[in-house]
Order: sequence, then structure tokens, then C-alpha cells
Amino acid sequence: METPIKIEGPNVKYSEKYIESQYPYHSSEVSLENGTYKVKPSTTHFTFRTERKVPKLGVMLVGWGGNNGTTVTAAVLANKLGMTWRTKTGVQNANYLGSLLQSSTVCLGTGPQGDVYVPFGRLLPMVHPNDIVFDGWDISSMDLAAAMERAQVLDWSLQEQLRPHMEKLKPRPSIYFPKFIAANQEERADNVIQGTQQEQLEQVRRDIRDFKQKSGVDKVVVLWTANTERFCDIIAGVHDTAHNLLKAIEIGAEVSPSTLFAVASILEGCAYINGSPQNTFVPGAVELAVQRRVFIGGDDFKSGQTKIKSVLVDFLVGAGLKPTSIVSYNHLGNNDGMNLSAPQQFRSKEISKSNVVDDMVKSNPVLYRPDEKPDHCVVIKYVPYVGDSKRAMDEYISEIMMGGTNTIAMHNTCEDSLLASPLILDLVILTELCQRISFCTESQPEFQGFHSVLSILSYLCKAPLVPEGTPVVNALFKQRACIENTMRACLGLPPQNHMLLEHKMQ
Ligand code: NAI
Ligand code: DG6
Repeated sequence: METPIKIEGPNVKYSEKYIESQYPYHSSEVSLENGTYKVKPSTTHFTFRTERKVPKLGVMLVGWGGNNGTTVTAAVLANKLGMTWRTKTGVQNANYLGSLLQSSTVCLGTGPQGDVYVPFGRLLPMVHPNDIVFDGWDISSMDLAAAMERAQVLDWSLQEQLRPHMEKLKPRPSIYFPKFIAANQEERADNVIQGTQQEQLEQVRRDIRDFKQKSGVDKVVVLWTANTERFCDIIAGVHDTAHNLLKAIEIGAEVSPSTLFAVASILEGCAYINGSPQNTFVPGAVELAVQRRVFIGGDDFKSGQTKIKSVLVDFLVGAGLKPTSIVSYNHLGNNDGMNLSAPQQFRSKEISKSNVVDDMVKSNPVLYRPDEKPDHCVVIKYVPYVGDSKRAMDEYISEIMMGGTNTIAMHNTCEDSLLASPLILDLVILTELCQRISFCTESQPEFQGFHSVLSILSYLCKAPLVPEGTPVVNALFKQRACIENTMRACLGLPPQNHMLLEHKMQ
């Protein structure tokens, strides 16, 4: 039995419907006046309101029959059914390792026995992954049991237990435009929606409604975990506004399948998350989401090599060392790797993996001139033999004191889909939570939700999508602190400051 959490304090009120908190948000405005930085601290008083009722959540995956799609579905089933299986080293239990919300903790404060930590996902009322109902689309018609076998991710004895459950799950036909993904994917495409772009869009919208109605879920979040597409050229009059984009779909101008899915979800009022690197969110799609007040998030799961990069470079730059060269190699042998072996799809991934240290570099003008960046090279190779067990090798060279150099080399081997699956769960659960949070201030007294571009998801994304004009944060622990402190604000708790002043007095 989990110990319930209740905050007792003047800043928080629990009613049947809401947790309502008062939160002083401290910030500082800086100006440069006569060669001096003038810093003006200010405080904005927020009221946060979090709906307490956790809905039944449905998640529709685009690319459901892929390695990530089958692995996350299988993992949830295995956890829900309490499955265990034998491996060569012993008995393994189903778990959610790698999920920020399920398997990492936050400190509530200090008790008689020292600091008290609770799972992140227990801070506020949130959906539990075991309760998520999955559905989705794939251009491959394989049922999820056969697709799980094709993925070669999970131990065989677990697959045998899962098969009767997974074989009942069949992906819905999907939108397939061969020019957007690698030609080597063509063989898989036996499950496609026919018709004009407009008809395809309408079909996806019907699918969302059909799922919602048949499964009885209260809400649906749609998440793209299908193949990486090539970038779509953004054309004025086609992709630039919501109106033009809807018109472009109607007349059959070039719109990518992922953008069609995003538009269909937004029109159905369902949040849409992009787990791949392509530019799904063309300006017209963003505008549509803002107009309809629907959340969008992305891009590209930050699962392994990039996660380490966003820690290591933050450490180096934060320590006053100067990274000057970052070279990252990957090789992998799954279908994602095969798709990325085509130049245009590789290019999408290369872009997404290359801008991930910019904020850290920019944060330190002692080390870098305004126009200066470290050399940064990204290589991905397809090597079928290693399957889903991706190899990542990185070399970081930094300048250190008095002309010295510091070279760090790293080798990481890991099943890619077992890293991505818990991120998928965190993304949809956090998105759903954000749909239940609203806030107001003294100057804006009407309650409002977060901006449609849900930047709080940045921790989980390589190339965080943020509202226009907002700083992009890639540094991992800043991203984590943003989620933790936002949740603490909803409980009327101050941000985690790690000062431990109570232990610093005589
Ligand atoms: P996968 O290739 O195993 O699965 C993709 C699935 O999408 C396939 O079953 C394919 O048939 C399907 N598909 C392709 N186009 C489609 C469309 N238009 N509609 C519906 N289904 C379609 O790939 P995997 O390993 O599952 O990765 C999925 C995506 O996630 C890739 O874009 C990958 O780059 C991205 N990603 C994966 C990470 C990881 O750690 N596994 C991390 C970051 C991103
Ligand atoms: C090879 O780079 C395949 C990709 O899909 C990656 O596995 C994926 O983008 C994860 O990248 P990272 O940098 O977060 O490990």
C-alpha cells in the first residue's frame, strides 16, 4: 500500500475537485545601463489549480507495430499482469525502469530518519501506465504479437506469455507516402489508407473517435513513433498558416503523413506528440494547435546518447572547461537503423542530434565568443547484426587550463526500444497531467492552461519544441528541475533549492 501524500500549509487547499495552491514565482529582469548590469528581482503571485480526478487514458501510437510501439505495449501488459520470466541469470519481474515518473524519485523533505523520497509520479494525481489503453496505426498489417517477434527486443519466454494478449491487437491502416520514408521500407507497407489526402485525414479522425467510443477512454493522446521522415520543405501559402495548411490538405499539396496525423489529432482535440525528428510541426500545424488550444509536443525522444550529451556538456561548461570537439557515432541494426541509412532520413536525425548543446555553449561567454561553437559531428550506421542493441561511441575533447586538453571517450551498448518505451509513457502521462493544470496571476485573473506548445516535455525530447520566442533548454537537469518545480508549485511548495541551510548553521 502506497503512503498517501498531503501537503499541510497555508499555500495549499484540497477540495473534492481541485488541489489549489498559491505560489510566489520569483524572477529577475536584467538590463545593461551605462556599462552596468542592473538586476531587478520581482515576484509574481500565481494560483495553480490541478484537477484531482484522473481520467481513463487512451494512447494511439502511429507506428504501433514498430520496435517502440510493440515494446511499450508489451511492457505495459507485462506490468499490468504482473508477469515474471526466466532469463539465463534468474527470474525477471516486469518493471518501468527508465521512466522518470515511475522509477525516479523526488525529495519531499526531511523526516526523523532523514530525507524522504517518493516516486515522481506520486507528487500529483497522475495516470498509472498500467491503466493506459493502447491502439494505433501502422503501414504494416502484422498483429502486435508477430510484430513483437519481428522486433527481437524482449526475451522469448516473456514473448510466449504475452502472445495471447498481443495477437488480438492489430494496427489500423495508416497513411503511406513513400517519398517521406526510406525506399527500403516499402515491403512493410501492406496496410495503407487509400484515397485523397483529405479522405485520409478524415479516416484518421474517424479512427480516433472509433477508438474513444469502443474503448470507453475519457481522453486520447496521439504519439508518433513511426519511421523518421525526411524534412518537409516549408512553402509559403501551403504550410505557413493553419488556414493554408487545411486548404493544402484539401487540394493535395505536399503535406507529410506525420503532419496529417498531427492535424487530425488537433481537429479531434487530442494532444499530439512527435517522437521522431522530422519537422511535423510546420507553422500552420502550430497555429492550428494554438487556435484549438490543443497540446503539441516533441521532437524526437531523448533516450541515450543525447541524454548523456545533455548532462556531460552541461557538466563541462558548468565546470568552466571548454568542449571544442564532440564526435558521436552510432551503429544499430533495427528497422529504425535501416530507415536512417537513407540520406534524407539520416539528415533529419542529424539535425535533431546536432543542436543539443547550443544552450549550454551560449550560457558561457567566458568560454565561447558569440559566434563560436564546438565542432560537432554525428554519424549513424546500419549494422543488421546488432539488432535493437544500439552502440553509441562518443569522444569529447575540451580545452583545460593553460593549453591542456581533456579527452573523454565513451562506449554505450543498450537496447534502444527499452530506453524509448518508458519515455513514451512519461510523455503521454505528463501531457495528460498538464491538461488538468490551470493557473492565474493577479494581472491575468482568468484561469488559463499552459501554452499549446508544451515545452515542459523538453526533458524527454532531443529537439524540444517551445513556443516562439521562448529559450530552448537542452541541459537535462534544468529540464528535470522544470518538471519537478512546476509540480511542487501545484502543491504550494517552494522550488527544490538544494541549499541545505538547516545543516549549515553552528
Ligand atoms: P521501427 O522502424 O521499428 O518502427 C516504426 C514503425 O512505423 C514501423 O512498424 C513502420 O512500419 C511504421 N510506419 C512507418 N511509416 C508509417 C506511417 N506513415 N504510419 C504508420 N506507421 C508507419 O522504429 P522504432 O525503433 O520503433 O523507432 C520509431 C521512431 O522513434 C523512429 O523515428 C526513431 O528514429 C524514433 N526514435 C527512437 C528512439 C529509440 O531509442 N528507440 C529514440 C529517439 C527517436
Ligand atoms: C540511431 O541514432 C537511431 C536513433 O533513432 C537513435 O537511437 C535515437 O534517436 C536515440 O538517440 P539518442 O541520441 O537519444 O540515443
